[in-house]
Amino acid sequence: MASTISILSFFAINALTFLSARAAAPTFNCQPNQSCWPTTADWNAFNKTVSGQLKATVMLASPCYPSSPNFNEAECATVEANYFDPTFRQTVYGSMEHFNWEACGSANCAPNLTVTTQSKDAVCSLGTLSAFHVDASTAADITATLAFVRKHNIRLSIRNTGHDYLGRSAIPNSLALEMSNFQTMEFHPTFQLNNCKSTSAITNVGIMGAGVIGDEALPFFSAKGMQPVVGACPTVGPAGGFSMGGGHGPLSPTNGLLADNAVEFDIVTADGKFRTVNQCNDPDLFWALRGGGAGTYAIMVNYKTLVYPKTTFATWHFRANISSNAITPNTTMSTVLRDVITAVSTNQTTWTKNNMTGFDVFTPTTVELMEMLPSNDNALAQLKSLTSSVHQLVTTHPDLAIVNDDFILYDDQDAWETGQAEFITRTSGDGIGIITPSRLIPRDILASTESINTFTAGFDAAAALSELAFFKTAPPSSKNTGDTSVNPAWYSTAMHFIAGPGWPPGTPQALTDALQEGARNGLAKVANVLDVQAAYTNEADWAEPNWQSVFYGSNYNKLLQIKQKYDPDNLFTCWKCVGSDVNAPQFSCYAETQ
Ligand SMILES: Cc1cc2nc3c(=O)[nH]c(=O)nc-3n(C[C@H](O)[C@H](O)[C@H](O)COP(=O)(O)OP(=O)(O)OC[C@H]3O[C@@H](n4cnc5c(N)ncnc54)[C@H](O)[C@@H]3O)c2cc1C
Ligand SMILES: *[C@@H]1O[C@H](CO)[C@@H](O)[C@H](O)[C@H]1NC(C)=O
Ligand SMILES: *[C@@H]1O[C@H](CO)[C@@H](O)[C@H](O)[C@H]1NC(C)=O
Ligand SMILES: *[C@@H]1O[C@H](CO)[C@@H](O)[C@H](O)[C@H]1NC(C)=O
Ligand SMILES: *[C@@H]1O[C@H](CO)[C@@H](O)[C@H](O)[C@H]1NC(C)=O
Ligand SMILES: *[C@@H]1O[C@H](CO)[C@@H](O)[C@H](O)[C@H]1NC(C)=O
Ligand SMILES: *[C@@H]1O[C@H](CO)[C@@H](O)[C@H](O)[C@H]1NC(C)=O
Ligand SMILES: CC(=O)N[C@H]1CO[C@H](CO)[C@@H](O)[C@@H]1O
Repeated sequence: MASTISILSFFAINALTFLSARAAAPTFNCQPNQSCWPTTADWNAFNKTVSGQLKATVMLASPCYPSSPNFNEAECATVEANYFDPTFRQTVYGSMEHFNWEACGSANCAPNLTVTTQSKDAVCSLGTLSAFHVDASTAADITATLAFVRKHNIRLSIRNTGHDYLGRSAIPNSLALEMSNFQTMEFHPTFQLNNCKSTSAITNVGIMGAGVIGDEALPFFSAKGMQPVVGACPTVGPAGGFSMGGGHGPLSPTNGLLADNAVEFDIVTADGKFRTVNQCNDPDLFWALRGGGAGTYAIMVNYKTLVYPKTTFATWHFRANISSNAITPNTTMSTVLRDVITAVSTNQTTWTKNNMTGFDVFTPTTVELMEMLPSNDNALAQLKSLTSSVHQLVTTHPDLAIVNDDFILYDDQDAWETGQAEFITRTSGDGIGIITPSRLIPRDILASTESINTFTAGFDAAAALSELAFFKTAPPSSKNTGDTSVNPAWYSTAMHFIAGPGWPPGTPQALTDALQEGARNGLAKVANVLDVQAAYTNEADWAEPNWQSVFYGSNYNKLLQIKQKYDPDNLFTCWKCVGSDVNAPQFSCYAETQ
């Protein structure tokens, strides 16, 4: 009896010690309807500190719900007509780019357009989105928001374009910080790093505010005769999640990732402080922000990067149907698909060395090649010559019915995006659900016929498991490498390979489950032939099990130390970001969407 009492008191004392030690550390887990949640008066007072930019969230498709106070048939018609348009989706906080990342399990706000079973009393739900968001436009708004979430122990989420393939721009029951108003764009022919007297001026630096999108950056710099490394998708935010995860674009074989080109950042850290970081000031933090993942170390305000004289974009776009007699469902891929994949893999090393870039899409019934050469040096003739044997193969193949076979010279990347808008839209999956299981394919696997055959066999086994599109995107080279924190595997990558099935909202669960399982099983067959398992954190499977090593490689521990130094309370967190606890309650929607 006596011993029982002493054991109990031992535990009681330790529990108290533990609790009081923890009391100082915020958990950021205050939920709406709990007593800790701010009162209306608190929200109103906070609103004044962010210039009245605190907004109650209105879901994009709420006008389509008879049960919603926003119900309005005319507005609903506009939503339905534009539901798959990324620019339209981006204009309001109340949506994410991909439908599956604004839904939390069955709680969502899809228009009836796609959910044919929607009843009159269906409820438009916030899903993963926040009830309130701050439409920030100054660093002071960010600092005030960080102070408020600290004071009330609320989780923060950060949204820019909402494009994240791992759903990391929304966290249920958080206060959201909307970053799209940060629209600074500047070009400096010469640029001196802040507080960094030992360095001489740098030539050709561009500044992009955190909310600038590719479609805004390209024409701005083009008018100055320049081009930055931005993604192929016009609506991604280069200075947001894109750059902080690495950022590959059509210029990457020529100029590297966007992170390779970073020279300085204006940021707000978890302590609310505005800082300008570079190689001389908080160099560890500067490094972590160059590819170690967004939403983790600080909030980006301005991204300062090297930019380059603009080039023309020579393009070969080939698209063909596989003849029906050559389609072999549920077994292995057709010989024509095997022939094309082998040819592309064989040529890829030469293509990359010559600064070519591209996006290839393979499905069981179609082949599509989008090969580009950004150059001012007779680009179209060079591209024709570099692709001549693959062109010969695909244009004379008896099992391919050609839909497009075009060589076009565009003035710049912006003109390419306009000219190839149909391709970009068709392959972007705006408004639909999507997952992106992926692997970085190392250069050595393309070094010999034997290893290419091994890779193609993996591809073949994958095709047998799934009715889906495989994308291959061309890599950055190891040229122009900066001191970045991206997964080191990037610098020996020959191709970025994605098995990416999409499905419209309202697709029956059994079908979406089958699509996702097929993609994951297919990816596993390709992964099986690789010695190093590495994936690009911005275009990967949210369910990736060994995410610490697969996303961050050997940088994980160093990144974690920097995270703990600058954000000891874990004010910033996101799904499978450095230091994140995937079992934390705010991530419960992930399990539900599986
Ligand atoms: C159609 C499409 C095409 C794509 N093409 C490419 C491509 O060509 N190359 C490529 O590399 N990637 C590409 N991506 C992937 C892209 O890099 C990611 O979706 C990326 O997360 C987008 O960043 P964002 O800021 O635009 O999006 P968001 O979803 O708004 O943000 C992404 C992440 O960054 C955080 N974040 C956003 N802004 C800030 C900030 N200011 N400070 C701190 N954290 C912030 C968010 O919290 C979130 O965790 C593409 C994605 C899509 C949907
Ligand atoms: C914040 O203040 C502005 C300006 O007064 C107001 O329009 C807005 O509705 C307020 N936001 C909330 C959530 O009350
Ligand atoms: C949704 O569309 C279906 C089919 O057109 C229709 O029967 C149903 O009434 C609609 N639901 C609502 C809420 O409008
Ligand atoms: C292929 O698989 C699908 C789905 O599993 C099945 O419905 C179809 O009958 C199969 N086709 C062949 C030719 O085996
Ligand atoms: C490109 O692919 C074709 C077709 O497979 C092959 O004949 C040619 O040798 C390859 N060229 C290079 C440079 O690898
Ligand atoms: C590729 O681009 C780099 C950077 O502009 C340039 O130095 C190099 O000469 C180019 N390579 C070829 C083969 O054109
Ligand atoms: C290719 O397939 C599409 C979709 O089935 C069809 O509309 C188109 O006519 C086909 N084109 C050719 C050249 O076979
Ligand atoms: C039970 C309860 O109080 N529910 C409230 C929780 O908070 C939401 C939004 O703040 C209210 O709409 C609910 O009524």
